[in-house]
Amino acid sequence: MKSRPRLVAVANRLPVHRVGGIYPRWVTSPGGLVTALAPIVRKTGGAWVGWDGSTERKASPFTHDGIAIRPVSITESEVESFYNKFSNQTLWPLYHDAIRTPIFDRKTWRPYVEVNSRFARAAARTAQPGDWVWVHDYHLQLVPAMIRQIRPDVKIGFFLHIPFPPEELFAWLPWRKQILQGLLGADLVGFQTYAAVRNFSRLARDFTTAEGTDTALEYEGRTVAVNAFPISIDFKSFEDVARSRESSEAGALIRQRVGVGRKILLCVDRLDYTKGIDARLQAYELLLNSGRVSVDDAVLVQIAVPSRERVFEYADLRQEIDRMVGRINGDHSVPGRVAVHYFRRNFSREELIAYYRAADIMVVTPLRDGMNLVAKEYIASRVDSTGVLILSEFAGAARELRRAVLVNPRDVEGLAEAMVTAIRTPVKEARHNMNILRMQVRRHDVFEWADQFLRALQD
Ligand code: ADQ
Repeated sequence: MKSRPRLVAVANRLPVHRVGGIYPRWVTSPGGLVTALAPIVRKTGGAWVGWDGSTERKASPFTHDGIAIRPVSITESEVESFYNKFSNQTLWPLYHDAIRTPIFDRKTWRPYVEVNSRFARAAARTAQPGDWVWVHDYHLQLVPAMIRQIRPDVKIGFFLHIPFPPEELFAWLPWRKQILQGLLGADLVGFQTYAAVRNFSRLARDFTTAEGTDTALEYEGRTVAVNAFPISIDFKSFEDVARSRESSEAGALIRQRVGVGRKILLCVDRLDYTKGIDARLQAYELLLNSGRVSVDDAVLVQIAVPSRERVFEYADLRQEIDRMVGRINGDHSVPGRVAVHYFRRNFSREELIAYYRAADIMVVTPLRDGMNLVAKEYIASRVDSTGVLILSEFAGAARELRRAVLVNPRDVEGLAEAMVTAIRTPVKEARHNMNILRMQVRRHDVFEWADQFLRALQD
């Protein structure tokens, strides 16, 4: 790590956000990416290029906690066209199995190119000779090639946090060639899973002049390395909080409040149609309707943080979940015992960990997910090695977390069955599986992820 060149991180969002009214100040934003990258950027004397989330004022470059912050501005109309539309109504659904129909609107492509070019110019200005530039995620897929054009002297890495779809879906995209060429501008393209590596390399060979194997493509006289780097969490920091007396007491209080003796099935998601919240509620409703589980035996706790609320599909989903929870509770709750506890708001990390500690069963059932960090956070928080994880086969995390109860999230009956299996799992068996899961996540934490990526970039 000592000999590493300066690292310039490029991501849609900066690692800091502004708080306070009259005397605003910048504070570090929470989240896995910031936790993993900020120490390396700081240690190498590097910089972070990103948007500060505001369209009102243009922030000037500044230094925060040893990191050179280089804000990129985005206008109100670009938030709509580049972010809400092209990124979140075209790319996001297309890359997630077209769970919602992607919108292909050529008026939003121009702003995507324009904003990508602004990020690339900012990165090129910031990078010094010999620096490494690490670009992140689906909002910025044109940036690698754009940086290369201005600064062929820097090493460029790209990591995609969401799935990369198979040819049958990606080929729908009218701008498929441009996106592939944008990504091929990198020296190393990283994905969450090997399936994504295969999809990308096949598409690159089919739609561009790239040739070669899945992990080494020859393109315009250079070799582009492609590989899987499953992202993870800061295991130790979750474990440390979970081990604290406060967390243990908060967890016990939650258990006491929902009713001692009831099994807690916990779900924590961004309110997003990819997360399978509706199918999961249907499965639980099926169990209650069939009488296999009653409100005396169990309670489902759904914590959902609203996101992308200006996008129609998200407002629609929110209403649908509201209705479903209302129906299930209307049909099944009894005085003092609701069937589903629904929290539609942001929780602090400490609060989340208290819920992870309280939950007998964690239900993570996305229809498609790049990785899913919630599953790993639950495992890290189970410091007493108890608890059962139900995990969708279609989350990237399912490749590693083989000791979870793996389910097809669209199979509502199968999912209901998995909930019963989880509720009835003997403690000894649960503990055995949880120990193996904990070892897996402890070994492969987010610092290892960043290190592996940067080592591969060096080669
Ligand atoms: P996301 O789709 O946002 O990330 P995920 O990996 O599950 O999905 O991360 C969600 C984060 O939000 C977790 O850290 C979780 O603790 C937090 N969170 C969820 N609900 C919350 C609530 N109510 N209050 C507070 N925090 C809450 C994208 C990809 C994923 C990939 C990550 C990282 O879609 O597949 O794992 O990036 O690469």
